[in-house]
Amino acid sequence: MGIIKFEKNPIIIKEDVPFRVNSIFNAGAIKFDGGYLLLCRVEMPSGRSSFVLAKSKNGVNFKVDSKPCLTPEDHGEYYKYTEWGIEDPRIVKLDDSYFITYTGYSKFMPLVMLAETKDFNTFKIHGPITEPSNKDCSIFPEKINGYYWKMDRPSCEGRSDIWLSKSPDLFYWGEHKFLIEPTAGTWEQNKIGGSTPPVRTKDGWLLLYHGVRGFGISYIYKIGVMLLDINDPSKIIGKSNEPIVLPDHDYERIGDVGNVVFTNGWVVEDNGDVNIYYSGADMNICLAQTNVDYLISLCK
Ligand code: BMA
Repeated sequence: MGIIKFEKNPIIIKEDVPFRVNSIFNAGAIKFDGGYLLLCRVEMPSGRSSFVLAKSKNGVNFKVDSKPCLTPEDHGEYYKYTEWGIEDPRIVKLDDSYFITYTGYSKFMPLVMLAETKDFNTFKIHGPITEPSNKDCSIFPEKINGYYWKMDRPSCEGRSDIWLSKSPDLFYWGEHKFLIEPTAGTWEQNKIGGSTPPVRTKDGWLLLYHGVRGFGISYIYKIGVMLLDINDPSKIIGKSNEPIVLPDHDYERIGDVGNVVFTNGWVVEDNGDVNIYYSGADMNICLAQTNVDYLISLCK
């Protein structure tokens, strides 16, 4: 079937936001209340980001709320870790709560924050679950062998690799383990990071990730797909060797950060249909459609 970019991309642009923003992009996505919900990053004119909800019945036509639902200033005792903005939320449902992992940005540099909600109106902020520098964190949507698992992307001393860790309660994390590193000489040679939260499939945990290559003064961000063992996610069953979504339209090439496609949210339907919500050039929200079987075939 392939991966089909929606012909009317982008589906959300900054003019769709009822208040003043610099850009709207990098949305977490989930099915909620019979519809589709995007938790979008809005970069305010100040250059600091907050989150706003966009809602849709059909997954294509979204209405953006009239004000942000979560801001750096909402973080109380944790504000010192979010003072420069909150970015790139990933949403996962565990029991009857939605857990959101996102970047808290401050003078300390990026770290991973955890918040919990049942209704997307009020949020319980649990605080940092990593030290800096770390981002691109997704929690697996169910316990594996008695533990919650997360993947994230610590950066230090020039390295940008994906790691896994385990927790009994979502708050205390340990057993940190390296998963995968960039591949020299390819589209994913400089950085690699988890993108969408993993979903259970009959063949393993399926997820999208991003790979980055530096050319001259700029970086090109592309999207790949990966399959992990269902009982031990530290075993990689397979991955795409080539990018599966890359920036080739003007709305992906031109913007605040050109030549970027980036995703942190998708909706995988029970029938296997997949809506990938991704952003072009750190400016907008776009849609690409595919299905689970096709994505799995790219990993084998
Ligand atoms: C990454 C993240 C994303 C952003 C991307 C491209 O490091 O910070 O928020 O979309 O860079 O600029």
